[in-house]
Amino acid sequence: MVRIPAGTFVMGSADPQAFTDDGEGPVRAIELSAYRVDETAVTNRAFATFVKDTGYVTDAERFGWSYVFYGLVSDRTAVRDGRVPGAPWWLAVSGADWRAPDGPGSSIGDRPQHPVVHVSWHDAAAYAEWAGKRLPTEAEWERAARGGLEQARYPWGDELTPRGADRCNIWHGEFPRRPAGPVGTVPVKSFRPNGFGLYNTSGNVWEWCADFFSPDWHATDRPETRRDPTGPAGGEQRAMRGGSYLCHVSYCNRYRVAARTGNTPDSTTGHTGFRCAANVEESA
Ligand SMILES: [Cu+2]
Repeated sequence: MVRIPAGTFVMGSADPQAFTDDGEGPVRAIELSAYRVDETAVTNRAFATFVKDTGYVTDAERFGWSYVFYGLVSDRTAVRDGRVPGAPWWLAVSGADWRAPDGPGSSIGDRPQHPVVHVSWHDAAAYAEWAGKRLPTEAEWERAARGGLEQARYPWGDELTPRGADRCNIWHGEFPRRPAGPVGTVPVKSFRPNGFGLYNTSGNVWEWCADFFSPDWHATDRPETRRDPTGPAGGEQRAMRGGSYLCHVSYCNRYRVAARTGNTPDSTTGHTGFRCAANVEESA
């Protein structure tokens, strides 16, 4: 894990590209205690160790299905009825879960270092507890993802592809029908890390955070929203950060470091994973 010292950082964005309705703003100074955060998303290999150790059954396994991007589904007979309004590229696939991320017939055998997917917020929290860790708050996630840069658009700066180089795994080409490259997860240590040594905070998979999602809880300047904020006391959705391999500039450029969204805590998809955080003892 990477240790992030106590300090203040500037959270949120007033970028013209920011989605105001998501609550990316206001731009505000946030004070955080020291903490530690995983340098990568949790891998299939690590999650397998957790499951072997505990016999844990994920939400997607209990429900018997999960959402898979239509371009990745290998066995069309397993597709259930049910589309996501406004996002018809998601197929509800019977038998899709963390072990079979593209549905029946697929496996993680050749993807040990890819991020685990089809994990719900509950699954992520259970893993974190087993590992002696916890999920990061959104503020912790964003400070870590910014890598020490102030108000940059991405974890590495303001340009999406500096000198033409890809710095994250997002969609290339026309979404959702014409990818101009491979589609799906890549190993968690792909691309260069940010200034704190964290990999793939942008793109690859969305990452669950501890907080309940709210577009406006943090809008007012109060001690609890500015100092070690943990989000609202309740809500229907949990916050997610970082965007995924399906994000594209034309419809969802949420691989920007201030971008955010939420989902219900039992939701699972093939582009959502997580990384863990942990406290640092004050005397250390
Ligand atoms: Cu997106």
